[in-house]
Order: sequence, then structure tokens, then C-alpha cells
Amino acid sequence: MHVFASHQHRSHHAYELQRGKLALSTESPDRAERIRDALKNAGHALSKPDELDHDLLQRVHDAKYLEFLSSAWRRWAAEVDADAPAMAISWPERGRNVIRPENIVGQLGYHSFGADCSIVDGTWEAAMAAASLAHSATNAVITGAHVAYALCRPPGHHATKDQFGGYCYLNNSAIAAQRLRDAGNKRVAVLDVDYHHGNGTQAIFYDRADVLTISIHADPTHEFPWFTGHAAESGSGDGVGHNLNYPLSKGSSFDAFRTALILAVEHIVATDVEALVIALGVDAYVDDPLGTFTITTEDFAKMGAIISECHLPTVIVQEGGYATDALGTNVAAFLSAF
Ligand code: Q9C
Ligand code: ZN
Repeated sequence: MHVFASHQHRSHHAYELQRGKLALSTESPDRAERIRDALKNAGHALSKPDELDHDLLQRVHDAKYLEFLSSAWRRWAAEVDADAPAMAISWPERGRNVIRPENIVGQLGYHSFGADCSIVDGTWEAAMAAASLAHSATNAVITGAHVAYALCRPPGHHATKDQFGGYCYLNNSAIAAQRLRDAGNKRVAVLDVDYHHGNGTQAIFYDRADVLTISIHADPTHEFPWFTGHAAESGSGDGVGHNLNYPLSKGSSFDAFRTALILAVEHIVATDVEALVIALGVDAYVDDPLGTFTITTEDFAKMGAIISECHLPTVIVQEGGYATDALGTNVAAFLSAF
């Protein structure tokens, strides 16, 4: 399998508000190092990413957001505090047309949706490297590989067109899907198996019929991202019927997960999907500190085998997963079964 990885992720380790206290994020550099080691040990050759196409980035994210992300740390360090992470402290009131503020503190509120995420020196460089890994893996598939994996860190599926949150800044899975579309695949599916709802990917493609978005996740009634991921969210405008959510109760086992997964795979196979992106979070793992599901390493292998039955050119993009010691094993189990 083609595996794309980079050391650039090391420049990013943000702070997050945890139970009312600021702490170094659970989304740590160690995560990617462990996955990398496991894949190397499993015999995969690792490729470096190529340069990211800025036009592609702009087909997924707003130009103003990209300008903000690329300069946020510099502005915060110069105008606020070079020794503290750049974080929002206020967000817009619901239900109003919001005017984007000029000030860096105001823009942090405008361009984020949570305090689980901040910007530090090196965040932009790492986010860009992750996006270029997704782009490179997709290029490998476009040029004939059946499957390629991008070891993206920071993850991406919570990032919308113009907001960061949930440890995500640039939506790597959406970038892969858009690249597959640009290469001529008429319809593309993103299948998100991360424990959390892929709200950003859903939002980016919500009014489009050309990208089917499917997410299996913990019911947002009781879990982050709290406000999206319900079964009734089916798309809008041209996109009606092209978004599927499978919220599962807290503590779900692989039985419940597999039932949803089989429905998702059947839906993909039954419609005219030409290429697939898997948003591979492994935080559904039984020992994940952020999750409540009871999925085991063997279950991740079964998950990989079930999804491979789509028989589609596939880009696998790393999303969440926080049980550091087991991350590499779980990702390797999924990939080898796939
Ligand atoms: N401190 C992904 O898995 N809430 N993001 C954490 C515990 C945010 C997860 C609460 C979870 C974000 C990509
Ligand atoms: Zn997650």
C-alpha cells in the first residue's frame, strides 16, 4: 500500500480547554509517530508529500479563512502574546448575519467553533503538510493505485469551509474528495468512521450531489461535536439525500457499528460512486480516552475488510484516535485487512 507521511506535523502541538483548564492537547505529536513506526514495522514504504495545489485548497476552504489561518499566529504573537496559544474567547450570537471583525481576537471567534483547539507557532505549517499528504495520496490513486493512505496530523474532518475546531484546521478528507472530483470521478463518497461526527466534511458538501458524505459516530446528543450528526441531517438543495448520518448510542459495540457500516457500504455500492475516501479515525477503540465504544483491534481489521467490498479506488485519510499505545496496531490492522 502507498503510505504518505511527513515529519512536519511535529511543529504543531496546541493547547485545549479541558474541564475548564488550559492543557496541552490530547491530539499529540506522539500519535503520528506511533502510527508511522507501526506502518514501517509492518513493511510499508513511506513516501513524502508533493507540493499542495493552492487552487484545490480554495475549492474546499474560503480564501479569507486560508489568509486568516496562514497569518493568525504571527498576528497573535505580535499583537497579543507570543508566549500563549492563539485562542478565541467569544463566538457570534446565534441566528444573525455576522460581519467578520478585523481584530485577531475577533477573527479567532469568527473562524472557530470551540475552545478545544488553538493556534500555536507551527500550526499552519503542520496543517498544510497534512493537507498535502491527503493530496499526494489522492494523486497516487488518480494515477492508478487501488488504495493509498495519508498519515495526516493534525486531523481534518471537523474543519468547515471557514472554521477550525475539534483539533482540525484544514479538512484533509474533503481535500481528497475534491481532488478525486477534479480528476473526473463523477461522484465520490466520503465514509467517516471516526468516533466523532464528521461535521466539517458534512458542511462542506451539504448542498452538493457530487460528493456523498456518510458518517458513523457517537450520538451528538451526548458527545462532541454536540450540534450536528443527527440522522435527520440529509443534505440541502442539490445535496438532499447525499448526506447520511448513523449516530450510535454511547458505549456501542462493534455489532451496532457493523450494522451501520454494512448499510453505508450497501448505499455506496448501490449508487453511482466512482471513488471513495475513508476518514479513518480509530477513536472508536475500546481503550480510547475520548471514546466510549468497545471496538477492538480485530474489529478494525473487520471494518477494513467490509469497506474493501466497495471495490472502489480508495484514499484513506487519518483522522482521530487517542489511545496512543494502540494507535499504530489499530491503523495497521485496518490497512492490512483492507
Ligand atoms: N478533552 C477528532 O477526533 N473534545 N477530534 C475533547 C476532551 C474535542 C476530536 C474533549 C474532541 C475532538 C478528530
Ligand atoms: Zn474523533
